Amino acid sequence: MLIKNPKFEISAVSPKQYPSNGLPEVVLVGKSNVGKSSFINTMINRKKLARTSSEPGKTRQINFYNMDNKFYFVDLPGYGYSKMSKVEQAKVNGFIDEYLHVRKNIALIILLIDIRHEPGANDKMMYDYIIRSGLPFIVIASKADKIAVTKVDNAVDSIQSILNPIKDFTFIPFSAERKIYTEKAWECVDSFLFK
Ligand SMILES: Nc1nc2c(ncn2[C@@H]2O[C@H](COP(=O)(O)OP(=O)(O)O)[C@@H](O)[C@H]2O)c(=O)[nH]1
Ligand SMILES: [Mg+2]
Repeated sequence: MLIKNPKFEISAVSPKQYPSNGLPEVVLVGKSNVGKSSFINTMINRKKLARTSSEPGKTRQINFYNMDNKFYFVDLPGYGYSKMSKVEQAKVNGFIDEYLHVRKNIALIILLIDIRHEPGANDKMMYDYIIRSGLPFIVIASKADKIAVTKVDNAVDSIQSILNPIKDFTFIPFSAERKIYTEKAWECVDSFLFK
């Protein structure tokens, strides 16, 4: 899909603040620093519509980005940032949990996992949580440019073997640097938005 006029709409900390126009939502979840905000920027070819940071744990609200009034990209706060206080982490987990629970217009959850690492305990918990929720989702292995192109397929496959050994869900690579993966990601997003 070609997005002409993507706009930041609101940073929400409670459901009252979520947009109320009923547009479908494509939601990014994953560890702090895994590349959620960069994913949004790359998909729409903007350098910094979604705020990115090399310092993990910066986004603590739920950010809604309006894509030409067709759908929202929703940037959830990252989990599992060790330097965040327990209280702060609990608060962030509360935001994530509340959003996923109450939101009725989720078209797709995209769970991001760094292609270089085995899924951690937090990732497994999030994966199981999403499975139990029954919501549509895919897994994207981020930062694919950090490994050799020839190793990308195997790396994605080994992440899938750990989380989804029967391979009935979609796992694809992504890189905020390389345009080659963006098209496939759009195909996936489109297929969930327009099914
Ligand atoms: N090499 C590389 N770096 C990335 C990629 N995606 C994100 N990053 C970097 O990882 C850091 C965290 O990215 P960000 O999008 O803010 O992660 P978020 O916390 O999940 O939203 C930033 O320094 C990004 O530049 C990628 O695909 N390749
Ligand atoms: Mg972010």
